[in-house]
Amino acid sequence: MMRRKWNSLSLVALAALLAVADLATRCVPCAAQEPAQPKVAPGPNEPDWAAILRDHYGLSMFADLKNPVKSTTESTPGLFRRSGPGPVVYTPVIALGLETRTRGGWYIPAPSGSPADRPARTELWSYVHKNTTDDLRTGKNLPPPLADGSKTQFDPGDRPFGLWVANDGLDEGGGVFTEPALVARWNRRLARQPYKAMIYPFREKSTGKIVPHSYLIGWEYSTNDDFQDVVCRVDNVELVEKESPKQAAP
Ligand SMILES: [Ca+2]
Repeated sequence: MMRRKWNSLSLVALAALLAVADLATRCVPCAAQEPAQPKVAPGPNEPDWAAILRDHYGLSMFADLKNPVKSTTESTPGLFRRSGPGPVVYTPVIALGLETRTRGGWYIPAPSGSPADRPARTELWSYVHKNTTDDLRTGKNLPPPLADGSKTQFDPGDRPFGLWVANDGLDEGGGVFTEPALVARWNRRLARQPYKAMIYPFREKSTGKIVPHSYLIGWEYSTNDDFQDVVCRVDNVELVEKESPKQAAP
């Protein structure tokens, strides 16, 4: 009888241990998620952002994220600088948002000291397309076909610049920007949660190698925060880290 009791106690302990181990395993990808980081929702009947990152790019949604929200959206980086000679290349690679026209381009941030200024936006490309789960599985219709007149290369000069996307089906006064602070200022619909671009190093899945000066961006232009409405690649750039606030003199 005693032996049977001991055995059942052992089984309970073992089950508890396994449950803890399972939880620990499942929480590995969220280990790097900052408490202030907006939550990412599953795609509605579409591939989830976490699965796209893992299956197509060998990236972890939070551990590889280059622009986590550490404290406030204002202090979250969102500008790039050209890294070498030649143009910057900005290309949509997966389209999972609305079927109305999606547009993308770059912008010069408002001059410092004049937060009311609108950023100077330049449009580069547009498309009317929605990829399916099957497209992602087979590679068909990828990247989405661009409208006539679209281009993917531009010369931003040596100053920092940002990237944007917008969709004609949404009334948003200017779309979403890589800088969350700019979304908060110019997009009333999204001001409550203005972090709309998750930025990663670009990794070639076939080789497992990070491509230098190349980034992958998961865009959210609405409020459901599945962060795969438009997935873009940008080349020949470096992400500009925000300067840390100056320490007060002792
Ligand atoms: Ca969305």
